[in-house]
Amino acid sequence: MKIEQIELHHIFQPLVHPFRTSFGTQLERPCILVAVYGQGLVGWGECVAHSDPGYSYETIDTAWHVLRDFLIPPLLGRDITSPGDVAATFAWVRGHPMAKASLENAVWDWLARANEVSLGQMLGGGQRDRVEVGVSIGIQPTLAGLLDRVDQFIDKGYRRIKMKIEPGWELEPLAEVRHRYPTVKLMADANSAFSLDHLPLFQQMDDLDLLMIEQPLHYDDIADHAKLQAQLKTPLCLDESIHSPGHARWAIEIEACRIINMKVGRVGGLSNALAIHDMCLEAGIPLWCGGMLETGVGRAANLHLATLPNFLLPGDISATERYYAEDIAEPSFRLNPEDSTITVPAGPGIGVTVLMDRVEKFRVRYQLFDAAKR
Ligand code: OSB
Ligand code: MG
Repeated sequence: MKIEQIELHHIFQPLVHPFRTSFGTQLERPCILVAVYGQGLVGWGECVAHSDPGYSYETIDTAWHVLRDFLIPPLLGRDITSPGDVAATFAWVRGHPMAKASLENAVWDWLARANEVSLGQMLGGGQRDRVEVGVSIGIQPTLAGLLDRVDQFIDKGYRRIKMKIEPGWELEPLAEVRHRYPTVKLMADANSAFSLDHLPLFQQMDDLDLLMIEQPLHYDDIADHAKLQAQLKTPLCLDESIHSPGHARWAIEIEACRIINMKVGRVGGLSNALAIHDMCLEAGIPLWCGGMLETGVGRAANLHLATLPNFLLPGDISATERYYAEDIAEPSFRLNPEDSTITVPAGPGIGVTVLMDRVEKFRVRYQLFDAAKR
């Protein structure tokens, strides 16, 4: 199938609640939506880079530049038969996984729609129609505020709580939540805010029966995580440090973690996500699907991905209302409170429809690339 047009839409949506992590506070959530057109069909992908380089070096503007100047031009007018064609075209570009993933994922959606299969089926998953999920709770101004927020999510039916931590907001808030909910699946995400000097702190966390501790050390580190993991009972999970199948292999080989958080954007697209999935399945390293506060486009793709067999832990894929008052795609996602799951959208591709009036309402920048006008 020939790619006739590609569009970039930079949108800016308000979040229903501020989201504070060890690297900053988000009140809004901008992203780039990528649309790939050809043969009367459109496929969508979402670029999860933030406006600033706080989570990773990529930003909306670096992604826009890399997409516009390097990734999109060689695809215009190209005949594409599989998503692997796209991954191969990008292979020479070093880094910029979020930019690559947004375009590759749009092509996956487009090809899945053309083949009239769901994205999950095209990925080799799709055996489940519901995915177990949890919620990620930001750093709160007070302990009372935290407990109130945890109560609200537990009342809605979330059975796995992830708490953001940073130095000064760790043991006490975790212990309070553990005390209030002795059996809930509880975990912590440090977003790289600690160092090996904090070993005694992490050893104390071993008493809190945490499901895992996510990315405690430096955002690019694998080796120190192995040193820390060797001295803890609680499993470590890597997020920021895993950018490719190579990184996953290095982490597995040196036992830097016992769990990996899969984010398609962070690993450069669904082809790499599949490679990491298969490697981790073989190595006995369970996965769960991470989140980057996605719109319905990215969230739908995450749900499909999380139907693969080695996604054995609840994902950071929460209901739409937890993020946005008005999302840019429908249907929106609701939590099934009886089993803390979200239903995977049925239908071809990612299974959601993008609402163009909403996209235009939130849009701050747009560019069309046309194979006929090159
Ligand atoms: O570290 O997992 C993270 C959001 C933005 C950037 C990084 C992270 C997160 C989350 C939220 O934890 C997950 C979600 O609900 O989308
Ligand atoms: Mg994380």
